[in-house]
Amino acid sequence: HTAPGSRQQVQGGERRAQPATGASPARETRAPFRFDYERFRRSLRHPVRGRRAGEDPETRARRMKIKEMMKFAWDNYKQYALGKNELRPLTKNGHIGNMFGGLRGATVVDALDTLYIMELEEEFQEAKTWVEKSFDLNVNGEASLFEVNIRYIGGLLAAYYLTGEEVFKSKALELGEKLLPAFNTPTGIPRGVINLGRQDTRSLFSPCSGMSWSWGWASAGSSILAEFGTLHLEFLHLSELSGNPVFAEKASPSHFVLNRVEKPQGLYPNFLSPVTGSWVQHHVSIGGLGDSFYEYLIKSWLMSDKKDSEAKKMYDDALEAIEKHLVKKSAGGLTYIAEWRGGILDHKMGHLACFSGGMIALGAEHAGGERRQHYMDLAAEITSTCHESYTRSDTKLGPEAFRFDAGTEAMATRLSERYYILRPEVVESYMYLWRLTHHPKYRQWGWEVVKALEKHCRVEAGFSGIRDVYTTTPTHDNMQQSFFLAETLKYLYLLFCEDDVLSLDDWVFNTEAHPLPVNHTNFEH
Ligand code: DMJ
Repeated sequence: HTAPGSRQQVQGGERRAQPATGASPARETRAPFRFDYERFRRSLRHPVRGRRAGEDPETRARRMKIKEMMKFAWDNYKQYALGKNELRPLTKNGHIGNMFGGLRGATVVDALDTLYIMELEEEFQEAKTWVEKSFDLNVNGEASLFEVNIRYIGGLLAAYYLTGEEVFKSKALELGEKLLPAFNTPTGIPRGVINLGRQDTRSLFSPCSGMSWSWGWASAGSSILAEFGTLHLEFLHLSELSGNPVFAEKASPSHFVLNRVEKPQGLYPNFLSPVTGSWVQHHVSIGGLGDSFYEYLIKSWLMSDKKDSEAKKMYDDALEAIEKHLVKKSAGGLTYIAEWRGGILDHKMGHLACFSGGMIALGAEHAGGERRQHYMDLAAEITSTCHESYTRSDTKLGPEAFRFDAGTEAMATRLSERYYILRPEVVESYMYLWRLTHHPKYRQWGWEVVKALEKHCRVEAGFSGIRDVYTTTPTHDNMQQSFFLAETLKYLYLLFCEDDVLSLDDWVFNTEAHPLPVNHTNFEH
């Protein structure tokens, strides 16, 4: 038995639907494709918001505190910045930025599923109403394919799967279509920037519509590993929901190209040419520029109900190479993952790289025998190192990057790396390690973060990043990032929930913490 709309069916084109893009409609008069939402809900192993059994009062109180923080973050965004992308909590206004190509409401879309899971019903309705009435997709501007995908497409897909509200599905599909021209390259590897201008016939009046190009700062017109490698989860679900295989097809060439290209020591450099399919530079990082590529390999396999063996093998091989060449132990006994520049190690770990504790634990859970324990230990050690980067600061929040050289251990050495912008990666790893080991230290560490956020980041009108984690009187950066609501607060909340709330049996989290369902293939109802 395969689940309705399971990936195998979509890719095989057995249930070809009215195409969402491009191709002319099929001649035979089949009923238009409709995703069977009720059937999908029956395929889940657990109620999405859990059963609330067996919890102690302290855990509940802590969870309620995090819910209060979410309400505070949302209420202030709504009051001062609704419809802008982020809240500026000190100046009490909105920020638009230039990542989303004219799209607005990044915080609304990023917050939807967190509001829903926390049972902030009224606030969820406010967010939904904004999406229904004010979320305009007819924009014309340069957007990051990656950011639009992980925040908007991921946020809308998760909101649809959690609630069954059609508006989220239709917006996700409409926006997904606008991203497709980015894939028109000789290799099929997309470029990083896309113009979201109209792509119908009227677009003839706008010469840039649907065009894509590479980031000006990326070497020689290259595409970035963490960007083109972080599309699979969302694009497979776009095909799942539309019945149109085009999205899944667009997302697959990257694995083909990456499998074929020679990898230095088995490692994946961060920059690749979408024209030739060759590496442009030999810089390898499990942090920024590389990070979520690795994450999406293991999660593609999990989301496919463990059918996508190609992704699993790529993950296993990559992790083996990372462990062999990049994982190091400091003089003080801390395990960390270094960066690699053409064979030379840079003994630095970014805050972004701290997601890897959670990822390695998630992969270990499914590794056999000794390898399971080995990778669990590695995941725990890395997470502990990231915790050290927090405890060694005066604020108990971690810096953007920390180093292991010249006697330094797990601390930033450069002024430019001392900031904390409400990032989630460390608490993300605490959440996975808690779920997979139930060691109480992860809840303790998460609670330390809650207290530090309250003390140093909470201001009169929201939460703000800070410019220096090594002073107890930090300056605020005046920005409440949308991922604080999507990820940081969601992972903290889940850390104090029972395991059946967004159970790992049913869901994989995209890299912005938006839950996407596993395509259960042994579903019989
Ligand atoms: C988020 O947008 C995502 O987690 C992404 O993968 C990395 N950066 C931010 C949060 O730090």
